[in-house]
Amino acid sequence: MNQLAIHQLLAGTYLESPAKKDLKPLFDKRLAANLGLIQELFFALYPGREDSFGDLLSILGALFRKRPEELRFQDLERLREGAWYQSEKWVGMQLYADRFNGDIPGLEEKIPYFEKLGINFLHIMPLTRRPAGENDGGYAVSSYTEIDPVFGTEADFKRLTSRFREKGICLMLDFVVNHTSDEFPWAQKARAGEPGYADYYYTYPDRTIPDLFEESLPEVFPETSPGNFTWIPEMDRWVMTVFNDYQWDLNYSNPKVFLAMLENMVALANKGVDVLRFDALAFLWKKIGTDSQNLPEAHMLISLFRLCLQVIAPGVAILAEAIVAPHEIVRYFGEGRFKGNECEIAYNATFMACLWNSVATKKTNLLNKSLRSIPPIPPGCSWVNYIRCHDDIGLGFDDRHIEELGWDPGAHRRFLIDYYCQRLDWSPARGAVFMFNPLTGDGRITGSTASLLGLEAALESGDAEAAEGVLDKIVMMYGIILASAGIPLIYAGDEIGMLNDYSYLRDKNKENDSRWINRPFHDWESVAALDDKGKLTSRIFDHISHLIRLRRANPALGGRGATVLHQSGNEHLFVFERRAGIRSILVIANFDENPQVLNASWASGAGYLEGGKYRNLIDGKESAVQSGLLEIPPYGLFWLEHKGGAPA
Ligand code: OTU
Repeated sequence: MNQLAIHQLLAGTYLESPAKKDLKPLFDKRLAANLGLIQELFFALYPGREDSFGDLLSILGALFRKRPEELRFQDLERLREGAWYQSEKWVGMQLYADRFNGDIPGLEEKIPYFEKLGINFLHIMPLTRRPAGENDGGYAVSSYTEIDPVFGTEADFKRLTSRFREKGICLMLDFVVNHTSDEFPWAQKARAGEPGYADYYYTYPDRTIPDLFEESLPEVFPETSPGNFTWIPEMDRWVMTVFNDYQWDLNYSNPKVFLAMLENMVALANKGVDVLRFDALAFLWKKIGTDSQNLPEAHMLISLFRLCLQVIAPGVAILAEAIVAPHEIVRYFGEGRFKGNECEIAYNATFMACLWNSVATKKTNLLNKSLRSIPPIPPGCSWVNYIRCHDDIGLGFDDRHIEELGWDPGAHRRFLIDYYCQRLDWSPARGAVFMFNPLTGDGRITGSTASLLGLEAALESGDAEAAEGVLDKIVMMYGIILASAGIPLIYAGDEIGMLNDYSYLRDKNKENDSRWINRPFHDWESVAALDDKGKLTSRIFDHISHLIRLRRANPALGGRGATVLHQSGNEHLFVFERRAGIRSILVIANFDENPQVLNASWASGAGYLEGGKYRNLIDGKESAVQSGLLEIPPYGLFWLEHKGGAPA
């Protein structure tokens, strides 16, 4: 949805009455509007390749003609709204279709459940064809568009997407743009020696080039796929495999790869996908002597994908899955002349990691410092804010920030791994280490929200009070992201406090990947008992669905609202304001197990108190200021509504 003003201008009369009109002239205008940037980017990446550029122009026309009319008009609706994904109405859930309710028809059955919770944005994990054995949860792609029969038929998927559109549910699917499975047709042809297909990947006859790469390439999966290259005997060559050894990295220095992947991307979008999750997009361009992440060419390539999609389907948004250093993540929104012309949405991975840091340290100093260091994102862009996802928690803080707090970065990361991964007997967390690298000391953390916050330990020890404390922590964490600018994304199961799922240890294709611990099979028994308010699972559900309703009723909490961080003077509190027009909400979260106080005069001066009283929007309770202080209970969360107009 970039260059929104241009597209709205181009759409012109089509926006007033997008009645059944021939949209071909609109395609021509969109192409003309974007052709300059498309041409510049294309020849910067593929100098001298006029042949391939000609192919690109014919592909664009063909892909537009294939876009279903219903989606073409949906594009126009979204152009009319402008940056549609910024609305406070979007609240998302991420899930695996098979682990949630078996398959695609099973998912369709649960639309009422999503509506009950208040979910209208779904990130369904990869559904397309993949190897039967190890397949990285579908991120080893054997087809970009064919639905894997384990989930159902093409007709099932088509029915699901049309039901979603009827219900106003937005669909996000992965576009695994960096690599294919080793069973993908191109890989099979390369393996069989068919000319030209080896160049779709990075392949080498000996270790000369791979060893040069390895000098600066980190390892993503050091325990299960050490190194970044895999020997393929049938080819008598090494293939670059940055992720698992059955995931072959695509070679985008070959323009044929870009053209083919553009067709795959649009074919996926034309199946009714509203947001394309560009998986591992930081890795798209490779260069010896670098870590081959976040390179300028990668950004150019993503912008080229974006601008081509703009011409065909401007209503479809792109989400950047870049779990990289904080200052690198924001670059995926585009910079300089490409600002707002790369991805519209990005995972707020730094925010997520800092929230977990605050839980372990009970302090918000690193959280505040990190958030303050992130530059404002372009106006038409948005975050996805999340507590947990299907992956690990990477400790992607800026080391300088840790040092400025007087901590040693290495020691602090080891503390966090010890705290969450059961290496400190006083910690309530039940996480697992993921991909610990003894050479670097680097490691990541897996575990479900509830287990990481201590619910598993509390239930095992029968400590009801501790279990209540975990409910407060879950509500606080989700209350923070539901009040934050961006699309809040709930990992399926968190809404009922689901614990770690250890069944992966009995599956030979999963046993070495502890991320499966936080990918539970949904607990429909607890869902069936939601009316039993004595159950913790029911009460967590009620709290979260209530927060979702409150968010949806408050434009200040959406992506179009401003965010103002406040230094409260209390290092246990996280305090920020959300503002839109005359509406504003003050959010206060206490990361300590003790009550904490905030100077009331500031809140009063800012217009959040009236007559020495304040009302928490979340529970409607009105409290009085005591000796000039607001008291926030342990793991408490306040959403205070401004009394009257926007604060001065
Ligand atoms: C992404 O992962 C996906 O989210 C993972 O589920 C896949 O395994 C991986 O790509 C390969 O497709 O790309 O930006 O730390 O969090 O690899 C980093 C493991 C990624 C993943 C990381 C991430």
